[in-house]
Amino acid sequence: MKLDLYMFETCPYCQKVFREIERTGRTDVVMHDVKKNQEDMDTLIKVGGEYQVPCLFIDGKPMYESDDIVAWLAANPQQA
Ligand SMILES: N[C@@H](CCC(=O)N[C@@H](CS)C(=O)NCC(=O)O)C(=O)O
Repeated sequence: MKLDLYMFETCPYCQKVFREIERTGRTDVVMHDVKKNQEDMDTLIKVGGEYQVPCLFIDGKPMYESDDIVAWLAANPQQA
């Protein structure tokens, strides 16, 4: 499963997601900082449909809302 997190570092909602990733120590989420990379920003808006972070792309399908993302990550641990 391919996991791509569109985010920026100072966003408090993104930080909730970072904490969940740190809590579990998972390493399968690729970070895309939309404030540092214009291409990532463009992809977020084009594929996701809106500029809001965090947004987790799960096999290319966007999921917005930090609570939903945290719940999804908790329910879907990294696979070996
Ligand atoms: N309810 C959302 C709120 C996310 C949110 O407001 N993110 C801000 C950044 S901290 C954002 O993307 N704002 C869009 C903008 O600034 O146009 C969540 O929990 O994920």
